[in-house]
Amino acid sequence: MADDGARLLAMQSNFYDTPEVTWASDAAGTPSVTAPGRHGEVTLATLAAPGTKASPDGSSVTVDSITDADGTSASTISSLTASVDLGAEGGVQKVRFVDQHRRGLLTAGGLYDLRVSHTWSHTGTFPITVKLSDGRVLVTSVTVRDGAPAQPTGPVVGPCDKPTVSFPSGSSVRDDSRLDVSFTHLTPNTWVDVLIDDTKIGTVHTDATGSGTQDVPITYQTPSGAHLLRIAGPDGRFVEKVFTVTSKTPPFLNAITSGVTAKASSEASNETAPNGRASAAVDGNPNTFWHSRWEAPVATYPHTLTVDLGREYALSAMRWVSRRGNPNGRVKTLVLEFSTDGSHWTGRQPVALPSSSYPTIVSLPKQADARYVRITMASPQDASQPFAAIGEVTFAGLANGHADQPRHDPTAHTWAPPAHCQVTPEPSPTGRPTTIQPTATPASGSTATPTGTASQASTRPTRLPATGR
Ligand SMILES: [Ca+2]
Repeated sequence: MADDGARLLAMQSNFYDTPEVTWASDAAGTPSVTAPGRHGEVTLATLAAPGTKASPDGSSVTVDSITDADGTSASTISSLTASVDLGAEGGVQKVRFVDQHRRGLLTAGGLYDLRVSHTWSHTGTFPITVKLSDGRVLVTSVTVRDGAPAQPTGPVVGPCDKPTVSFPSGSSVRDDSRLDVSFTHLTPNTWVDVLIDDTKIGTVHTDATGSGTQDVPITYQTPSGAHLLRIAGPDGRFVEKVFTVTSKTPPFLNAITSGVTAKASSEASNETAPNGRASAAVDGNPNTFWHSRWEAPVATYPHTLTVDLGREYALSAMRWVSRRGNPNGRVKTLVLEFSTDGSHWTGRQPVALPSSSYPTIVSLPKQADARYVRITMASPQDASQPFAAIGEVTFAGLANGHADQPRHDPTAHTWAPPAHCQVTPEPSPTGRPTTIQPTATPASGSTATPTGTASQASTRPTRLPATGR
């Protein structure tokens, strides 16, 4: 592995490093092309050196021995500088190391361009020798010809560049498949989050131009209809785009979101409010959760949650979201019963839930007219856990005489560049300044709700999870 690290890095593969491995490094000359008289930097070589960092001015590369967020590492490089002999063209000059795959929390990092700033006056092909301070010699060449395209030498993503995203294979997919995603102009050389309908499904590493591609899993039983893909970087840059799923699972329409209360067979009053309380299971926020009493003494299965919808509805579906961020208390089986008065229960319906941190939609029989729903949780996903938890349970249905609610498809918002990126307005024909519409502010009034059964959880950084069932 010590030898493979440099090769993986050169291939732009990600891997974790460890201070127990003394990482080898590898370097090679890279022929460049420039134009006569052009000012700027030319790339002469590439260095792959896991576990190292460049100095802020790029003059040297050293092993990361500082204990901070990205830990420490060991490398055969303790400190490295480089110089190039440009011969009669310019003599010996220092080489600058420029990060191409920066070391970070989730990557061993340490891929660099070796660049020199020089202006060639004549056309021709010039042999170049780069000397590393550890004795290695790299041979390459610079070809100088008229009309040669410029090499990017500064930050590739400008502060005003808007991220873009596209679906090269089309924006319509089936459930239990993958969405082909390609994006540009996000933060270079970093991890960006991939979300569907506000649920994070993985992370992707961007390249030196802030671009990347990913096959995003669209889970079995993702509801039919429009969904929102969002890719968001750590610096606030993001891009969103709506795509369409075709599946046999109907969209979750007519959600009952107001006037809903709940009572539970027990509550964990030792959780930080509002968590632990029955009300947190129906507060509209999937990030707050009800939890059964788990000590003094622990309450055991079956657990019940009785939901009062506030009035009678013809119920059509239930959406279940487990507690987010913690698999404890996931429920495996439950029974639904329905009542108009809270004392006489009918329409018993057993339900088996998947072990998932993503929403599950359960269709209900048409005859489920009810104001009250009693959820009797019968068994846990983890047989060793006597307790239960719910992030959010939502019912869908129509009150007597009401028509279907208008469907709210998700809206793709646009990242707003910094204020200084606004173009100075041209004077309008009347002589008054034209008002520039802030085209980049998020649209207001979006009522998009997460409708995806989405995919299995993954905190693995290097690739998105396989499609889950
Ligand atoms: Ca909640």
